[in-house]
Amino acid sequence: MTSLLHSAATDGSWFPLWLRAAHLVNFLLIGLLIRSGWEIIASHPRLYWHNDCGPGTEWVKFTKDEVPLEIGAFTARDDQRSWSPLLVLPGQGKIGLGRAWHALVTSLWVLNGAVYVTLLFATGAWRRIVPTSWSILPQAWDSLKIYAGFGVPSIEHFTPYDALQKLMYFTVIFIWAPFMMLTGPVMSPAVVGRFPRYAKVFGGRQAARSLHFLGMIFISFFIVMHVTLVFVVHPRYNLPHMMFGVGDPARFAQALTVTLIGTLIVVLLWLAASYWTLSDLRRSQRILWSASEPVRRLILNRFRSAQAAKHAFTEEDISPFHWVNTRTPTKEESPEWHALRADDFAGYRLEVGGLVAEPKAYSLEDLRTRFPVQENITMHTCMQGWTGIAKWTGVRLRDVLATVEPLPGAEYVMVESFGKAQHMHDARPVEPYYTCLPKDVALEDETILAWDMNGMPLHDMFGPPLRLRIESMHGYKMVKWVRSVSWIHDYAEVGDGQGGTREDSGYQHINARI
Ligand SMILES: Nc1nc2c(c(=O)[nH]1)N[C@H]1C(S)=C(S)[C@@H](COP(=O)(O)O)O[C@H]1N2
Ligand SMILES: [Mo]
Repeated sequence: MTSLLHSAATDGSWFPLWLRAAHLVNFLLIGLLIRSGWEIIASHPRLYWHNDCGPGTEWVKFTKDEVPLEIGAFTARDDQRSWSPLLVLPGQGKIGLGRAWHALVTSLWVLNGAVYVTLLFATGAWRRIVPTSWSILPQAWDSLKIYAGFGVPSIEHFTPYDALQKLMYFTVIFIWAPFMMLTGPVMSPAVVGRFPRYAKVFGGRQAARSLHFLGMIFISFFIVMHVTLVFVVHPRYNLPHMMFGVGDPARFAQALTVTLIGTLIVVLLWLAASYWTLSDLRRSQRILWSASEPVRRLILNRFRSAQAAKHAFTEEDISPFHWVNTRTPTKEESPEWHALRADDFAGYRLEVGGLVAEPKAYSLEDLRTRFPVQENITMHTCMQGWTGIAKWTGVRLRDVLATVEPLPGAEYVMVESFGKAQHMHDARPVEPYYTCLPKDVALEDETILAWDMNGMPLHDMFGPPLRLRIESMHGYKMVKWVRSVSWIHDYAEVGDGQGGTREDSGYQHINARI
């Protein structure tokens, strides 16, 4: 038996190259996922167990700010934190790029995991990880007792892993990783818009977010324990195994050197990812989002919101508190809006034009009487991480668009606001907030121009006289204080060419539903 063990340990069959490579790649990618995950948390540093994100209902928060309940007194943007690029990816509050990294690395990590698990089963190596007898439990307990007494199980127990180690690795690979892959998609408004019941499996969208976060805490602890034990428990075997595939204590010094250099390189790559990203934001935006686009297109872009159609939420689910992202435009920012507001928007006309045969303009009264009124109870998902459920009443954008005849080449719908952007990418004076919608999104069943929220005319903070609702996308697409709707040929021709204010100045993507 010992000689058999010895041969498996020394001829490299226990730790083949593919296994060692997948391990290294996983180390790099998990670090990128954790770091970009923290960037996402920084943009709304509060975690909740239910869908409402009411101040004071967090179970944990990473900010000292207290939020008054008064509407818009403290906005979701005020709440955003900026953390160091040494800690998070990319850092400096660049949430758009943090999300771009998280999306991209998720695909790479799933791919690496799929290759690893496939080879695990194809080569029979799964036996080392998957327990096949309940006797593993008492054996693991024995190991645990030895560790608890600061002892170390003897080397014969490691074939190649001891019972406790096997149990932990099994948990990480076959329980933790699928758990992260199942909770992650609940963050996507496209996924929960299309499959609202899926979020309920985890107790709702915020509960899933909290569980995803706890999964991150678990793996962080695991990594610390794992690394410590590798160095404490028979390191003379572990390190040569990990580096060269052979349990040859004679090569320990060499393995230690390679391990330390390798770790240093990985850590430097984590940091380099941040500094590279921040060194040219526009280039990073383009590269990172394009890299994840094929996968997003294949899956997420096909999903249409069916929250109202499936009666995902009832009046009871309506959130008592709904975050505000951006405050009502001031008199200086939009005298026009204030003039209209002064007589209750009686003089307001929604302009519907652009690349059309004949532009139209509709008063609020026209909209109410000429089109079917639609009421949707839906969940608003801001890419920062907060949500809020509300009932929105208005008319379908597609019904309004049907009254104008688009000219050939009209591919996108641009919606412009009376409100202004908070800042511009290149620090020029702020321009009106706008967004461009791909045709299919503009025409979705649940895409509406809303005038009521929870049965009441929109509060000034929430975008009167009309605000856009797009239930399969993030909040930044939902223009408040809508001035006009226009068919355009290509979003590259308007603004800074990225598809909207948040895309231009926040490095988001025009069609990122993640
Ligand atoms: N005009 C305008 N509309 C806007 C924004 C903005 O800054 N200006 N912010 C968007 C973002 S990022 C979100 S999350 C939602 C927030 O909507 P709420 O304030 O009604 O909750 O508004 C969107 N619409
Ligand atoms: Mo948002």
